[in-house]
Amino acid sequence: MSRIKNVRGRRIWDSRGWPTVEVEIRLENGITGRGLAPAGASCGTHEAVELRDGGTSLAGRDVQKALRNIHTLIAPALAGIDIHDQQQIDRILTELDGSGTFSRLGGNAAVACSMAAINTAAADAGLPLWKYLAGDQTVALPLPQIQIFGGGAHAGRRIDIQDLMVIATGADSFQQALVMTAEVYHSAGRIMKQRGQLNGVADEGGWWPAFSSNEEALDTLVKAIEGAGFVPGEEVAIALDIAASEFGKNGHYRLALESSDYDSDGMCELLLGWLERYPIVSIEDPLAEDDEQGLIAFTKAAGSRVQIVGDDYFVTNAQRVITAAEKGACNAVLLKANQAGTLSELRQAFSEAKKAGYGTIVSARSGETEDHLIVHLALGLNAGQLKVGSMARSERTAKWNEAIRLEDSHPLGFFGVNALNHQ
Ligand code: 2PG
Ligand code: MG
Repeated sequence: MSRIKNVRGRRIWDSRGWPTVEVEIRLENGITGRGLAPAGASCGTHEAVELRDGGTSLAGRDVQKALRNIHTLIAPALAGIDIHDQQQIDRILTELDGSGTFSRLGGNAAVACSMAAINTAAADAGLPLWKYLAGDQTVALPLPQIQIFGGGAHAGRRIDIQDLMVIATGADSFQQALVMTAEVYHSAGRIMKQRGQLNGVADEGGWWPAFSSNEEALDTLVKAIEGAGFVPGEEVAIALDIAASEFGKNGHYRLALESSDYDSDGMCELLLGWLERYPIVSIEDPLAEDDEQGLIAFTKAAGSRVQIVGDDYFVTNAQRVITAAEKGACNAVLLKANQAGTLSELRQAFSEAKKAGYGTIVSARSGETEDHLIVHLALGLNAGQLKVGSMARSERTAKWNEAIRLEDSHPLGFFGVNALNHQ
């Protein structure tokens, strides 16, 4: 048994320049491991609650309270626990918090501890994290969804759609998927430059969305795929994150860019029209988190043709996945550790998604760090898909490059487009 000796938190900085929590666990045998909390911008209402200090310094976003909780509450409770009993570690975090939402300890404190624990356990076992997680199970590299244009809350709401991404459906390997996507990314950049619309990048590295309508963004993405020499829908397809909870509530949706209003049916119709006109294979949060009837109706209308991903709607919660599967809402689940608060909860949501025959996509947040744990998580769980943001900004490439290293140094297969065959 390898016991925890010490748990230490520190303030580090995320990719948006805000403070976040890093935790380092040290075992009695001297082995250490770290966990780095990411942070969302378009967050689901039911996510684990981040603890921020409030006040005026750093816009109230400092994490001293979360760090204090780590040192005064979490460290004593975890001292002496076996690092290989992740479920017990996560149970202790959950019970110590007691709120059901991590509002007391802080979801940022909890997830950093949970991530540090799994990294420390893998280090203690002398294994890369993916292998520690996979055990004897055969696993394959995930199919990536990669952002070309960033919008919504990640680009000052310049356009309403949040993530305009591509999936290299024609790729036979992870490396090839990255090459194909890079061609599309740079093709998109050239188009924006020619039009005088090149204005840098959004929070996840996708080009800044200087468009006059949401459909202009979609048209430009198709042009970028063609400009890169690919057949849209055959070699490279579109994946969207509408992030509809950001502009929809109580069955009312407002696309600010076009000053147009929709009810739930109208929003469904608009999106179904896009599915007809554009080579879209995956669509995330098409309706708002509180519009379950809309999600059910949309899944009924389009779920046999495209992947319909729930993010804000599921918030990586096993019970919410079970309920949705009974009702027929969505057919794929986005998995983010900090939505759940612990990796054990993420794994429960993952296994309920699998039981329901839902697709699974491990995802980064819009506020990230150089950490590449999610790549190992996607591979080790054999999740099939990975969403990290774009091809630019080092917090994104840290993850893509880690996947390339893993593909290069181990005889691993690649899910490819099969990951989308979720039904
Ligand atoms: C999402 C993520 C990543 P955020 O909505 O899927 O794009 O964004 O981390 O801001 O929730
Ligand atoms: Mg999302």
